[in-house]
Amino acid sequence: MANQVDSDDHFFFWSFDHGGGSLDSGTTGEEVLCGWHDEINDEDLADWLSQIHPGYMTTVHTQCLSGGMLDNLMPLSSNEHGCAATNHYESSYGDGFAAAYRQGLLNFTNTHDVYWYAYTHDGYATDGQGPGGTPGYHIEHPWEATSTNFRIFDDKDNGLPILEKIRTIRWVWPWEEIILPYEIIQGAADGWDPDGPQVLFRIESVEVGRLFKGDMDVIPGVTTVGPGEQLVLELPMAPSYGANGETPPPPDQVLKAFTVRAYDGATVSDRRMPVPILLDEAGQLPDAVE
Ligand SMILES: [Ca+2]
Ligand SMILES: [Ca+2]
Ligand SMILES: [Ca+2]
Ligand SMILES: [Ca+2]
Repeated sequence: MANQVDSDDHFFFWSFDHGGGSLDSGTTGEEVLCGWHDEINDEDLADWLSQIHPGYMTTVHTQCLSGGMLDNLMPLSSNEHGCAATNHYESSYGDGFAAAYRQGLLNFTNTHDVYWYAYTHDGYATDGQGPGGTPGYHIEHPWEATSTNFRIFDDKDNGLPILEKIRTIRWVWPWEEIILPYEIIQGAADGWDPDGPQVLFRIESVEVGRLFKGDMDVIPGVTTVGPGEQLVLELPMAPSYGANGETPPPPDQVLKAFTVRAYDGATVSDRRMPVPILLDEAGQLPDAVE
């Protein structure tokens, strides 16, 4: 699954009956998720989930001692949300939190909103939120690991942008600093959005040199470039490099210095590809280069 889920995906993990562990509030690390034949312990689950890198991850744990599964996932990043029906030393009752969460999904789209609906509609959550609290019969303490509030599921009304191809862009000497306006990249790319007027590009990785947007270093996975904006690629021979040991790229070769995905303002294309730049030393290479 880690090979299939990537940054334009929303990953939703749901666990339900049963969970096991100790009812002693001082015991930690003993919590398990009970399967048909085997148990999954809290460390293994956290390890497996940490190998998945979606754009957004939501985990919901509704079984007994579920807070003990959630605590291993902390601290969460800003694109992750997790909640549990109980603390790590108490039972969950019936489908109090689980049913309330499902109902919340019918009314809200975002993580904290759905959690809050579930907490306030869980008939057993009468003694405040966790992760602490005093255990009691028919009492549970739901809690969320963060209050971040993003969309749990992708917006099904928004089609993914498409990126089919990026043709080679030619750049003639000097190439210490290669200036790439959005319009040049867009002109070289076969990229479009099925339900929008145009695509932007999000930089996914920088393989050679330094890439700037304005005065700022590009942040892979975050920085986008759109109409009226431009990227500047500084190659290793640029004066600002000093003696950092990087080798200048050879001339008359296609350089794949950075990769992009198409971006529609909400999500990105499944495909990522390099922006190929031909470093044309003499300015005499043939025009038609694919
Ligand atoms: Ca994907
Ligand atoms: Ca425990
Ligand atoms: Ca634990
Ligand atoms: Ca779209």
